[in-house]
Amino acid sequence: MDNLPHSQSGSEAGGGLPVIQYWVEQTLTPQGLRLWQTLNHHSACLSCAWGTGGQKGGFVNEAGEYLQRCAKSVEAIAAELQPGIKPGFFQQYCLHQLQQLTSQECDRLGRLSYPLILRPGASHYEPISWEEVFQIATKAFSIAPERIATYSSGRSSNEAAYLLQLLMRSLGSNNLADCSDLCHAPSTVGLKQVFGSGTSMVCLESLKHSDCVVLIGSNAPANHPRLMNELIQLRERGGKVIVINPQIEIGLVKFASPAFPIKSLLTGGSDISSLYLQLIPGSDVALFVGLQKSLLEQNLIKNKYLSAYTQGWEAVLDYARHISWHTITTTCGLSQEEITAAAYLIGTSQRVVFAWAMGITQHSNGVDNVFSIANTALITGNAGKLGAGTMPIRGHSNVQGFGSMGVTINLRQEIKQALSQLLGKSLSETPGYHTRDLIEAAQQGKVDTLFCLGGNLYAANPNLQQAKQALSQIETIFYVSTKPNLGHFHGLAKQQTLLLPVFNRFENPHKTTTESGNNFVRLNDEGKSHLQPPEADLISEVELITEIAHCLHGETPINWRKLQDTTYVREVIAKTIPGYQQLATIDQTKQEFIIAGRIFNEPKFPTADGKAQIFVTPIPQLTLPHPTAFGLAENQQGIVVILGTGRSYGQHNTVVYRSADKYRGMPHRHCILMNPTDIKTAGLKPHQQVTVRGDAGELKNIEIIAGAIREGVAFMFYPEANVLFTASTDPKSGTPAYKRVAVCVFVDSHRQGS
Ligand SMILES: Nc1nc2c(c(=O)[nH]1)N[C@H]1C(S)=C(S)[C@@H](COP(=O)(O)OP(=O)(O)OC[C@H]3O[C@@H](n4cnc5c(=O)[nH]c(N)nc54)[C@H](O)[C@@H]3O)O[C@H]1N2
Ligand SMILES: Nc1nc2c(c(=O)[nH]1)N[C@H]1C(S)=C(S)[C@@H](COP(=O)(O)OP(=O)(O)OC[C@H]3O[C@@H](n4cnc5c(=O)[nH]c(N)nc54)[C@H](O)[C@@H]3O)O[C@H]1N2
Ligand code: SF4
Ligand SMILES: [Mo]
Repeated sequence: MDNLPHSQSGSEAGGGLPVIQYWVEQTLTPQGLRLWQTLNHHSACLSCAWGTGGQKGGFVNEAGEYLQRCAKSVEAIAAELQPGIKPGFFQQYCLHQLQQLTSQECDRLGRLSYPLILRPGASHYEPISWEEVFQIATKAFSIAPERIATYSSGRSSNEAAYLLQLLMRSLGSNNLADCSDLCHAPSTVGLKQVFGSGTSMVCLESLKHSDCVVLIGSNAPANHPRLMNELIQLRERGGKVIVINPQIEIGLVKFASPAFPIKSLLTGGSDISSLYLQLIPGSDVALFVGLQKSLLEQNLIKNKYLSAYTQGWEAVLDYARHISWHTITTTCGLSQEEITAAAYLIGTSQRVVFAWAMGITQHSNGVDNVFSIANTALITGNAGKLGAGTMPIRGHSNVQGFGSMGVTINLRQEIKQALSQLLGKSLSETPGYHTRDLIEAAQQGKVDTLFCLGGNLYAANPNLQQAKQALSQIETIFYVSTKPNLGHFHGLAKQQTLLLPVFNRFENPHKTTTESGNNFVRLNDEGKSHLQPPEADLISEVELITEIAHCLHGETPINWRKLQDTTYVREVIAKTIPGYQQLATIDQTKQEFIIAGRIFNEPKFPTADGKAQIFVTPIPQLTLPHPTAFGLAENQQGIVVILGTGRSYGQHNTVVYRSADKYRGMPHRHCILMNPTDIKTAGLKPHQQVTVRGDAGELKNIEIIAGAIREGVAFMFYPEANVLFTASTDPKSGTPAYKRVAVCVFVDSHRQGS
């Protein structure tokens, strides 16, 4: 891949020295020893859903391979090991002052270690007793069920997730919004329709048998670093990696993995991509239809497989046959030759895994994107055999577990039945709010109580002004959290906002479990917090939720206090959640396991007729507005670009740990990465300060960074960029199109000449 443009001022490879430097720095801090102890604690990594750790020890993956822990997990632990926020801190600083803090500054305040409340009209958060918290909660939850909602983020345990939805279902509310609504919902919705199962059909072991991985809209070197070890090994055994991404992520070209230190040292890293397709954002359906067309033309379709195991394939092949190459290539911006080369690699490989992340899901046609990938997998017979299949790469470490536990507005029929049996009543049929609907409902004054189990509902949403205004219509908000974040100071309720401090995964006084994106269930041992009473007054999430339920329901229809024993919760989960039977005995056996019914090594799928269902995916018509649509004068110079927002290695979602992105050469958070030709044609210069304006707001003094991104496309960091745009949503999943937003970049005339 010698012809690839490197980022102008970024790194020559992903991973590598910056990662090792970070490990050394952290080890030498005063908390270094505790950090290593925690890394060795038997619990799953807090950070991403690739999954590392658990009963085999902190550094081991489910295949028993060592050195599988990346610097991100160190970062996450280091943040949790910070001292508690001093008593008196919140008396000293008023809200107005707290609202000036950046994301990074919020996180660095330290651990939340005692419950807090912002009372009606108050200017300061103040300490509150747990007793009063439960009194307030009892009142707040004793209202019409449709006016209660929860939001959750995927760091809490399966047990806490299960209890959260059980509490809500017992009240008669289905308003279980979750961060997955902003993330992989299109994968879950799409895969369920095609295969009858919404998660990856490829486990780690299966991935190791693949000879081709198509990696679509994923920046795995930064966001799932240990996945890179699999790609390195695949290339070493002669396999191919096809990358589909509008931006050249340097770690997808070359990656230096600490798991292979000698090779990294000698060669500067391993080659990753065999073919890099830099398409127009939002055009993946066009590319995949193009791949299908080319597979037809090259006679690489598995017709027998299609007629035996799939349903609806004729229409899809017809669509591909009849659509013109012109439409395909102009929509996705790739040449017929590039598409043909990719189709040839896919069609001639034996076992192809199609893996994707946010570049696929965060679009107004996210579900269609997923369909078009699944169709391509099926047309080439790459679903339902070892080493092949569809693999959404999940985000938060237990986000998939939340879905399995029933924290979703699309509850599976089997779970619905099991829960109504458990609760002794039928569940409410009123559809629940997903995250975007929750914001809209709140804005319309339809929500009075909001309980947030982790996350940062405010900063994770597009249009922060709207999110703030919507949250301010809610009477009472409970933020259950380990550390302060932007949402705690900006996403305030109308009457009262409570900040409730909880133990994290390695501190809980009981065992918990989590589920990785590869469908592997890990057991987390109990632990101890470095925060000690009397200064610290934390609660476990399980205790908090069950205690609220106990205040509301006593012992009906189940003994909620008995559910404070997580062994018992696991028994209940094993009885009510499909594929989780083994959870009933995990305390004794310590046997971590792959969830039954998820991995398909045979082309038989849990759909009504046992066949995969294939849906036609229309090619999107992509347009861009003129600068005047952003209020620029006819003669004013400005360039409209397609902005994609995402994350750097040194942040975890809305929480920023380090401001620079060394890999992309972005020195701080207030940058926009642009293509050098665009910079030139717009009469701008690298490092110039510009204004970036979207349909919801603007950011001034943004520095232009020239980078290896497709012409017409730009990249900025979230959550900062969430002030800029409203974002359309995918009607099939509710997920916002964070990856394709029109913005105008220009020099503010007020600043010209200054
Ligand atoms: N270090 C770190 N790790 C994380 C997180 C974090 O914040 N920091 N967050 C976790 C979470 S919750 C998640 S969901 C994952 C996210 O992991 P990823 O999905 O890998 O992360 P993103 O930065 O959102 O963007 C992914 C890639 O999509 C590309 N892209 C943009 N638009 C398009 C398009 O239209 N088509 C295609 N094919 N590609 C496109 C971008 O260039 C980018 O490389 O990471 C998890 N891990
Ligand atoms: N513009 C733009 N916006 C996006 C995205 C994008 O790519 N672009 N990505 C979207 C995606 S993929 C996601 S997943 C969402 C993320 O949205 P969220 O999941 O809502 O946000 P996070 O920043 O991950 O939440 C972090 C907070 O969780 C709390 N926390 C950490 N550990 C624990 C714990 O063990 N228990 C509890 N109770 N709390 C804990 C901490 O207080 C921390 O501040 O953002 C979405 N927003
Ligand atoms: S790849 Fe993900 S799960 Fe594995 S150590 Fe890194 S952050 Fe943790
Ligand atoms: Mo995510």
